[in-house]
Amino acid sequence: MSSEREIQQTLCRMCDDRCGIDVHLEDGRMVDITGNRAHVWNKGRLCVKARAAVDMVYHPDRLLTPLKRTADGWQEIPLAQALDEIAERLVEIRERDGARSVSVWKGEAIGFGQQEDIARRFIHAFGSPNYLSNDSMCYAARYFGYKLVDGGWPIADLENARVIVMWGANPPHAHPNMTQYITAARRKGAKLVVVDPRLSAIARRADVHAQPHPGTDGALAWGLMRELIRTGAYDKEFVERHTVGFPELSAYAATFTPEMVEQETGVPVATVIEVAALMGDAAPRVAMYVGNGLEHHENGVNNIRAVVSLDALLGAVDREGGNRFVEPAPLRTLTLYDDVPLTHLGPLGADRFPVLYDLRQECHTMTAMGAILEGDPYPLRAMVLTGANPLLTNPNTERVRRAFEALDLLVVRELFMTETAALAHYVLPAASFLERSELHTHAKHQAITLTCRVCGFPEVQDEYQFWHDLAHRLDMGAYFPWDDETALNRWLLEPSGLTLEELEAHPEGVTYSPLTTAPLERGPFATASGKVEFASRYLKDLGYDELPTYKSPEYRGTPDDEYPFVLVTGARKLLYMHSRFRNIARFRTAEPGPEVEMHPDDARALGVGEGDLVTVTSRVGSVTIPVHVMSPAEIRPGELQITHGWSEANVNLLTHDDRFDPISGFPLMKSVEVRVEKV
Ligand SMILES: Nc1nc2c(c(=O)[nH]1)N[C@H]1C(S)=C(S)[C@@H](COP(=O)(O)OP(=O)(O)OC[C@H]3O[C@@H](n4cnc5c(=O)[nH]c(N)nc54)[C@H](O)[C@@H]3O)O[C@H]1N2
Ligand SMILES: Nc1nc2c(c(=O)[nH]1)N[C@H]1C(S)=C(S)[C@@H](COP(=O)(O)OP(=O)(O)OC[C@H]3O[C@@H](n4cnc5c(=O)[nH]c(N)nc54)[C@H](O)[C@@H]3O)O[C@H]1N2
Ligand code: SF4
Ligand SMILES: [Mo]
Repeated sequence: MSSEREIQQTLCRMCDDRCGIDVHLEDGRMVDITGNRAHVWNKGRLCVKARAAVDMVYHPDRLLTPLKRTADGWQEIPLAQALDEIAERLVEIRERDGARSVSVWKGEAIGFGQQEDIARRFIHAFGSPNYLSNDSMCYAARYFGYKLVDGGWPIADLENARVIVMWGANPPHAHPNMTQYITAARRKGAKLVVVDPRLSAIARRADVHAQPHPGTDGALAWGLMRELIRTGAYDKEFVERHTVGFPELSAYAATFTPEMVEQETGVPVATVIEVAALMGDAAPRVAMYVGNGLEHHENGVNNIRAVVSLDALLGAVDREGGNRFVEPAPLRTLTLYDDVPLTHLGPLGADRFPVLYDLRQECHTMTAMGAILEGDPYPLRAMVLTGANPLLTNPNTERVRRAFEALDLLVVRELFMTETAALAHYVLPAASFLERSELHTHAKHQAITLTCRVCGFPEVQDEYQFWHDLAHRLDMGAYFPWDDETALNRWLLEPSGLTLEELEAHPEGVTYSPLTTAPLERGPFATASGKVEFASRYLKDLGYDELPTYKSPEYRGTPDDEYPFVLVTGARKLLYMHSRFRNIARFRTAEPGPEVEMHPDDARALGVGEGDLVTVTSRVGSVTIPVHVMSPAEIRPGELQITHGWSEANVNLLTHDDRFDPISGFPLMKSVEVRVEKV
């Protein structure tokens, strides 16, 4: 008998790049995944993770039944019973400790569009402001850097640039298909500058690799601004017409001489001058992309603001080949911030990090740990968590563990029994991205794609169905009136004038508004003054410096002999997404385990070679981990790197949950003082 073969077109979400894929099915079962050549973003190309989605979905360890913790261990229970019991517990906790003692937490695996907003909607309808997510340490600090300076969240127009600057980002591992756009520009003669303390995969291909010490990028950006101003190579017309604070900026920049920059960052004087000249010549076609590498520092937002100010000096704001503003997709919003304001209930972290709540309505996960353990600023008792594994991804794991163990109710929606799920009272099996249908926007192309359900399992709910069913048990059904995700998708899409059927017919993405580059004709910038703000009144009123002033990271400003190394964490590796995919057998063959990247001189001084075990200790904790001896150009002496997400050697046992960037509240995860001892 011949088998039934078919192809369904949807998006890969093994990472957030969401490449178009063709899913090959045989008798309804996925057998392969190939690239959708027509998709606006990836044009057919995929990275190795896409095909592993088949292994993930049918993995023998996949959770397919709801589990309840009992004195005798896990007990399988029917879904309806699990939801009834969870709803009952939530009501009890709300009656006893108030609605704000309940929280939700959405993780990176859920994504950022409607799935995030459904969780926000749920907790607000419940009466609590406490929406937590991975955004306490992911991209919000970059968003603030842009929002506070140019009012936008622009896209680097890589393919039309004459100079590309990758600033603390490593696309070959983190955004594989972004490299297509960089390659296209280089074919047309564009120069590539990479700013990274390590010789990363993208730095290997660079025309210029500037190698600053971790957390010192602000000094480099200021030094470049000084050079551009000194040589008159900045865009005077842009500065005059569209910015505020130039005199203050200019005066402050003057102190960042190339010699001072070399001293602070380790980037040679000649490189500072060379990069400034490259930028000045190419302006405004200079496309800078800021990555996660700049965020996890005590001075993250101001370092990013300095980079964005550099953009503005080059006149590269909303320009072809520079940074382009994009139109947001014309979709309905699911959040209830305007309808149900809950600010008076004290969203966790909003007092310490007002910008985080004001500009993103995010609560602060590290503050939440204090609320659970110490009742500070008030007790947090319950959490419904989906698509995250904070036991491996949040700083100071030991404290995260104690906090999660202390909750009265922890519900985890998962595909697998993770370190975090193991602490839950209820573990609910969750639908993977191939078992859901949702709308995705691709900002760069101003396009929307609808994903489709390729497969499914009986007791495994999609995100919407879960929040819907729980809401209806809590008398909040009015906020979740759509019967299923298709009805929800239809409602969300209405203002766009597009229909679900049109999107279904175009899995390559449908443009919602044509790309325009009408520089500076879009009216005022979306800042308080309507101009690009080198100096921010908004921040000043909140008690911060008006300018993105530079502060030396503590490990440089006040070195501590007990912890002579500085540790960068979390440099992405192509095969693994944070704590995910360690259970994909062939990935383990290619990249078997954690390691600490080290300069050969340091290895020699410690008397260790490749694969030898060392103990790395910070003021927070320690891990034992094999050494990977790098070649001398790959990493500087005295600097180390460990990628997160490994339970075998969890680097977040070392990271601080009490030292933050003062504006974003991001933890410092990429400049941790440590010592190393041979085991
Ligand atoms: N395969 C894979 N892809 C991913 C992810 C994953 O886990 N795995 N995670 C996704 C997520 S959520 C995110 S946020 C992105 C992040 O992706 P990117 O923004 O590209 O960030 P990283 O790869 O973390 O780090 C980029 C580089 O920053 C460097 N760096 C560290 N400290 C500094 C510093 O102080 N200054 C400078 N200039 N550079 C520094 C590191 O050496 C590293 O090479 O990746 C996404 N893509
Ligand atoms: N030291 C250090 N720590 C870091 C970073 C760093 O650079 N250094 N980077 C930080 C950053 S930028 C981020 S974004 C965070 C990410 O941290 P998290 O949000 O915790 O992300 P993951 O570790 O990928 O965990 C996702 C979990 O969701 C599950 N899952 C997969 N698909 C689905 C699904 O469809 N539905 C549901 N419900 N669950 C699913 C997976 O099995 C996995 O256990 O990590 C942060 N942690
Ligand atoms: S880059 Fe790889 S994992 Fe990410 S969406 Fe594309 S194919 Fe999937
Ligand atoms: Mo992230």
